[in-house]
Amino acid sequence: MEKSIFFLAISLLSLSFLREVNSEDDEPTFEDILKHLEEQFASFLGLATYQPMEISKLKAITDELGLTSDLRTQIIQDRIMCGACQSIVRKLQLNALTILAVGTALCTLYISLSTLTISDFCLNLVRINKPILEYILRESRILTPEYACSVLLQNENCYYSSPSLTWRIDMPEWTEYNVTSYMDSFESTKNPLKILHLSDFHISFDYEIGSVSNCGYPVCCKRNLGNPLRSHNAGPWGDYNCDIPPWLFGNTMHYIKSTHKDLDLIYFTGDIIDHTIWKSSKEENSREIEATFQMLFESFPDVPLFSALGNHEAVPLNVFPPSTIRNSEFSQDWLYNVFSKSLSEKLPDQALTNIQKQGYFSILANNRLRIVVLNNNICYNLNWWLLYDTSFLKEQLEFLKLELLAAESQAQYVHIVAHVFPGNRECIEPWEANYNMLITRFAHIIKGQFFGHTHTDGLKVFYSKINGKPNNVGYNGASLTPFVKYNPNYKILYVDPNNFDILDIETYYFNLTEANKYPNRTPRWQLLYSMKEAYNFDRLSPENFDLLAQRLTEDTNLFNEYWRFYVREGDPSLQQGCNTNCRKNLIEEITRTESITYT
Ligand SMILES: *[C@@H]1O[C@H](CO)[C@@H](O)[C@H](O)[C@H]1NC(C)=O
Ligand SMILES: CC(=O)N[C@H]1CO[C@H](CO)[C@@H](O)[C@@H]1O
Repeated sequence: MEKSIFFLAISLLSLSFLREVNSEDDEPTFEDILKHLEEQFASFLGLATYQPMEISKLKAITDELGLTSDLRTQIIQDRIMCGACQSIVRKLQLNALTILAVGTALCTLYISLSTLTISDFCLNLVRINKPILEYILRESRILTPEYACSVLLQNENCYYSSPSLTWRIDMPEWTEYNVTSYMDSFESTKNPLKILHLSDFHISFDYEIGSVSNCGYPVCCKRNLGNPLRSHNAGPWGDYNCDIPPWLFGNTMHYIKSTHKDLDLIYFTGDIIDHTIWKSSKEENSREIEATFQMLFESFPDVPLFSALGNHEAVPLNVFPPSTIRNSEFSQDWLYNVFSKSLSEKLPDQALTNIQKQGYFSILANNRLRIVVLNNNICYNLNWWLLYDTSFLKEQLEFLKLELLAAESQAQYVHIVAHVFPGNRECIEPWEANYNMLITRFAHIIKGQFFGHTHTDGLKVFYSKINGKPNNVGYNGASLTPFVKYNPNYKILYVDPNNFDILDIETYYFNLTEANKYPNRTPRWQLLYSMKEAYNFDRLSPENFDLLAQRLTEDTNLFNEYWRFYVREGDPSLQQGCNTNCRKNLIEEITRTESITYT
């Protein structure tokens, strides 16, 4: 009861606020407002090109959600999506709307804009997530419309400060002593270490050659999925609109094993499970995760493998609860168990114990290199539990801090391996802000950060929170899946064996169009580029990557190279191209490691 009075008060306040700004000139028409909502929703969904809806259909959806009158007062164009989001959350809290009604309306909007033809998968996703969302709506003590939309939209125009977003962990003292005493005393050897970086497999275990590849679902190429009368068919080695056939995974492992015979380590930055997220199950994900690790270990029996969990491993997708949620229906303990079981013969007990807590661990690759593997999927803004609590993110950040302190005190260097790429408007503020502070404090010992998740060959330059100077670099492993419009790839990192600096990174790929044209040949894997050569670097230093971001804004040819690598020459991506806006976003992405710049 108290809650609803509180929210009533907030709604009245925001209405009076809107009435005030309403007196400005140049009022947009209601049609303009609806079109802005449509545009902002499409951009939120990452639909670069979308099919606009008829105004009457759009209005029918906002009527159904009872939003129409709220939207009529919403005239700040940048904030229309924000206003709609807040109204919806407010109505949910006042029981004026149900999760099912909201989900259904959002599905209708999504299906229409995206030109998909089948909608049952979306409603299935709503059904799967409904119990969790209802629980959070009922039980959360931090949920307000302003807070919820700050988290869900990750947009400056909808950001409200709140204690759940602004907490910071204590940073260990930073003194000159710690840095200057950290002199490299290791013996020099000539040969760089070779580390294989794999990311985002998304194996479609029921891939079927010749099945429909533009099937009306978000992802295709499976038996009995979509209308068989369509003309596009799934190729023998994959499809730009699908996840990979298991035999491509086998081919890739075989190729890597026979080409790079002297691998020292393997980093895998997560996502084994495919994109049919509307029908994943704990049983099936468990089987697929175990089978994949088994194939990896069989391919590389003698090479240590350090592997992070991806958001696709969870059931439902993305949803990682705090450990205080003991409700077995919501728990991801089954996943932590499967993960630790899969790695049980390869990792020490301490690491396995940590995995069972929250899917993270740390390990000494040798007495000088400490590898910290995080499960940063918990910070992903679509992890609904962030609407219930954010303090549970502290546990893992504190763990990272202790590992970094231990490394520093033992004169070790650190590589960080995790799935979600920071700064891409996905990972929420308290994680990113604290993570960036830790990078600043320990930049002198962190020699590389490796991520995945975006399927693109992106970069991140970190800047000191003290003096603003570039101080660290994050590398994205891109993906083995071509989903969507990319060519499959893996990377080889060349690493200084003494101070674990990244000396160079080679990206290997094959042309999927060509591979499918010659079904009886295996894919023609080849080197796409060496980072050091392509960008003409003397070394892969944070300063050089910072300069690269500047050079990309000035030099169109260089940007075109960057773009070609970013999509690994995927034919459909190259055809689509990267317009001015895309170019601006891609360059900004490099220097942004905190999604929201809050002023
Ligand atoms: C990939 O291969 C196809 C078929 O051989 C070819 O037409 C296309 O130009 C190739 N793509 C690139 C980027 O070279
Ligand atoms: C982690 C670590 O070694 N910290 C040290 C940094 O330097 C100060 C002295 O200036 C020590 O007190 C800390 O223990």
